[in-house]
Amino acid sequence: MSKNKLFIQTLKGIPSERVPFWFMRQAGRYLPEYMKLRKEAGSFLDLCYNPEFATEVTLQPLRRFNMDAAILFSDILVVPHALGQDLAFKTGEGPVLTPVDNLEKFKALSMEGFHEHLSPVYETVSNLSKKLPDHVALIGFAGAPWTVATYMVNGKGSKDQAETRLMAYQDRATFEKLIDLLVQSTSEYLIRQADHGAEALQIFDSWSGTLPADEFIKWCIEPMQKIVQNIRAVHPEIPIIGFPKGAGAKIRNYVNKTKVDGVSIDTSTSTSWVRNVIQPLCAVQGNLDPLLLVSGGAALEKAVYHILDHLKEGPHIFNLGHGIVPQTPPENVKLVSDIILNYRR
Ligand code: 1CP
Repeated sequence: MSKNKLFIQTLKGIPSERVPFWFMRQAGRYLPEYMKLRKEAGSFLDLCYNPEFATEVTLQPLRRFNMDAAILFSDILVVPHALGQDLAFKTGEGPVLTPVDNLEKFKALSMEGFHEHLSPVYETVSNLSKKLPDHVALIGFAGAPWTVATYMVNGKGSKDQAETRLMAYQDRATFEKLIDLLVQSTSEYLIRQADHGAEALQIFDSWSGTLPADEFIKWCIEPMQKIVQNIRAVHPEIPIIGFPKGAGAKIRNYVNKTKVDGVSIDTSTSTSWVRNVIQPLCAVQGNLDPLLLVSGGAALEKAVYHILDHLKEGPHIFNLGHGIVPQTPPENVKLVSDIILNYRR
């Protein structure tokens, strides 16, 4: 069944007349129906761990916009939570964790009970695989080890990941152990999502852009290589998308070494470069500026056509360069969806 879905075909490099699309963070705070369920659930984590609510929230954007894919509703930080790290989401503050910044704290983490903790997520994946419309593909996801580690080490989001970059220089042995644990746990987590019905997997390396080139190879490319190999050993056919945000020209080496089926392209990367250098290697996804979805108008339409026209010769999934922001008017999302649905290559 998966085989016939436009989104999956594109990731396999099969050309189509219409361009498939979905939007990162397509479920979330810009939708009033999300806000309503979010309030009912209590906390954000209660929403993530409630299969009935998480299923419903995943389906909400599809009822409005007819995307080609739905992404499991969860968060990248459920992995450290399942490894035993404290986690809370504070309103207006984002995630708060007890930092794991030395060997002793690292040793308190464990895979014991990991899958049991995540069983509500697996149940959500199973629910969704039964409920999605026939043409819609189900994307499972996780954070990449480096990006997840930046939250684990610092205990919250940060502007330039300075604390984590420092730990990687100052206590390299412990940091390497942390990355290895994340490779292992993330691989198993994604394999279970595939077991439960995920048809494609996306791995978010949102903060890969602040690493020097050698560190990017060590902490982003090498862990991703291992994760892809681990998944393919069990699920050889499932398409895998990487998102090395901010990696710029390093995307080429990332794709060549990790052997991903698709790569998500951030807003700062030029579509001409992507067409010439990346599209011959794999499918590309992206890369509208999420702020154009806020501003709307002629600038938005022009940018959408620019991306469609520039990437029409190779495999392309239309998406944003990063997630939808809360102040986005849903009617602008509708406008972009309609343009893409009517566009023919
Ligand atoms: O208040 C709320 O309702 C919480 C807002 C929210 C939502 C809707 C958070 C908190 N996470 C999510 C869902 C989510 N997160 C999804 C599934 C929904 C979808 O895409 O439709 C996904 C794929 C993520 C992934 C995620 N979480 C990433 C990687 C992608 C990216 O945006 O770069 C990251 C870095 C996080 C961490 C996170 N989760 C939430 C916050 C506020 C943060 C911190 C972000 C930061 O440090 O800037």
